[in-house]
This record gives sequence, structure tokens and C-alpha cells, in this order.
Amino acid sequence: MAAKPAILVSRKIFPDVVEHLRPHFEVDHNDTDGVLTPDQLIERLQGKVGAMTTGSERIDGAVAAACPALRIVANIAVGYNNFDVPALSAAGVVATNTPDVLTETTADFGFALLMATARRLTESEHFLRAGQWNRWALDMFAGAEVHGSTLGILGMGRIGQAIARRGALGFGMKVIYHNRSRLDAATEAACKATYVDKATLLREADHLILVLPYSASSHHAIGAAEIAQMKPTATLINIARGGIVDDAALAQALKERRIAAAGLDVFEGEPRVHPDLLTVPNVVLTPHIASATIQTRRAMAMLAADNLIDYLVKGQPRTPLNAEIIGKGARA
Ligand code: 8YV
Repeated sequence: MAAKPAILVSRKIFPDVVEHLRPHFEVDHNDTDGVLTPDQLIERLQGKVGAMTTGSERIDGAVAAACPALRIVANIAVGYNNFDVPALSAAGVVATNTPDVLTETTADFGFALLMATARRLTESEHFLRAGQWNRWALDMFAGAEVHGSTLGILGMGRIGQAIARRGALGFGMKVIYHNRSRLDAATEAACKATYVDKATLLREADHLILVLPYSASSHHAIGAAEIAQMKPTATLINIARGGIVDDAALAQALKERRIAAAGLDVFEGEPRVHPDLLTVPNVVLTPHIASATIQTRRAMAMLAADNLIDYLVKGQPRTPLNAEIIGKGARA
């Protein structure tokens, strides 16, 4: 019997997903809690035709060149800024991500973070845990209204639209959005969202949530100049990617109360967090968990596994990022 092709699973994943892969592949599973260094990754990828990665591993032209057997990289994430897709395409390596399966869960979390930020959930919990609840005042932990307020969404892909529906239909919010391209009228109507320019979005949003992909053009899309255009009562929520917000400028603005509060699930240079963000009280911080429910993380891992199986066994992955190279330049 011919030897099974070898793949690398670069991070610890659910055992049943590994079992799903085993009938097809020799699986090298990094089941430690650690992330492989770039050198370890290249070493472990030698002779591997496929890899399952998360957002933590940079996969670019240099990796493709150093790993000549590699034919496909399957990210367990919808975002793929850790991939250099043009370089992978040029090298003939197929890249895939995990869209759709995380949309509603991630939108739920975006709303949870918005609510926690507006209603000062963690700040008030710390106060209670610290035994400081020996007084009451009418304005104690008085936060920002959510229902009936204006929700601004920057980036209006699938997750942005799911957040818009929650805001409009669930909380009676006025929803405005800005995106590289305007949605068609039927999609706008379905999520009850109105297109505005970025300046209007910044000026009018009571709660501004960021759901756009990270790229060179979205780097520091929200910095000191943008924060200066926001209402002093506004909140800023980032569930997209670190680097979209200038964290140093945000920490300074929060300290000076130039906006009311922020809720952040992603950070520049994570897992490090800007030290000033750790000391300001008016920020809710979570460790990049927007898609983290058991069901959704399993569905993401399963979809990445199916991308490997469907491409390496049947020739056609489910959710490719560079489908145009399949059969036309992809490594055999
Ligand atoms: C992932 C994410 O959990 O899908 C994305 O783009 O940011 C998260 O859902 C994270 O990238 C780990 O793979």
C-alpha cells in the first residue's frame, strides 16, 4: 500500500478533527500549547504536502520556497493576513480560510463586547470583587445607552452584516456603515443599514465597531485623527485585527476621556498588549476569542481539515483564497 501523504497540524486542535484527517494522511500534530517558531515551522513542514495553521504563523513566499513539497495551507480563521496570498499563488501553493462557519458566533461576541463596554461590565465587576461596594450613587457605573443609539460599522462583510441585523432588529439601533464598496440595495435593506462616508461614520456613531480585514491599507484606520472625530460619549469596539487601531493613540484617548470607552478583542503585536491599555479603567479586554464557542471552533477546524482532504484527495478545496491557480500553476 502506498504511504499516505504527510501533513502538519501546527497547533493543538480537537482530537476528533485529527481522527478525521488520519484515514487520508500521516498527521504530524503539534499538540503542545505552544506556537512553532518560524524555524521550527519550516523544519516540521519538510516533506509535508499540506498544513493546517492558525493566525499565528506567517506563511509567505520564503516558507513556500523552503518547503518545496507544500501544496496547500489551510488557515483555521476567516482572516488570512498571516498569509501572503500573492506570493503563495506565485509559488503554486493553494491557500484556504474558514468563512461563514464563524459569522453568527463572531457577531454575537461583537455585540457582547459592545454591551460590556457600553454598560461598563468588567469595570463594575472589578469594583465588586475588590469589596468596594459599600456605597451607592445614582450615577454609579452609569454607562452609555445601547438600544435606540446609532451603531456604526466599519467593514461590512458577512460579520458586519450579522452585527447590523442584531443592532437594528434586536436593539432598535440606527445602523450606519462604511465599507470599501457599498452593498447592493437588497443586502442593505436586509440588514437595515445605511451607507455613509467614513467621516460621517466617525462623527455620528455612538458605538463604532470594526469588522474589516487587516491589510496595508487598513493599518491604523483608526488613529488619533479618527478618534478626534468621534463623540466624547462614543465607544470603540475592535473584533477585527490588531493593527487596524493605533493602540497607543487609543490608550491616550481613553486616558483623557476623549471617547468614553473601548472594547478590544485584538491587539497590535498580540499576545502582547500595549501596557497603557492594561492600566486605563474604561476598556474591556479579551484575548482574541470572538469565534470561540466549542461548536464554532470545531466547525472551523473541520472546514480546514476538509479543505486539506478535498484538495489533496479530490483536487478541489471547499473555500480557496486563490482558486485561480488550481490546475493552472498549482504544485502537483
Ligand atoms: C480565529 C479569527 O480564531 O477567524 C479569524 O479571522 O480571528 C479567529 O476567529 C483566530 O484567528 C485563530 O485562528
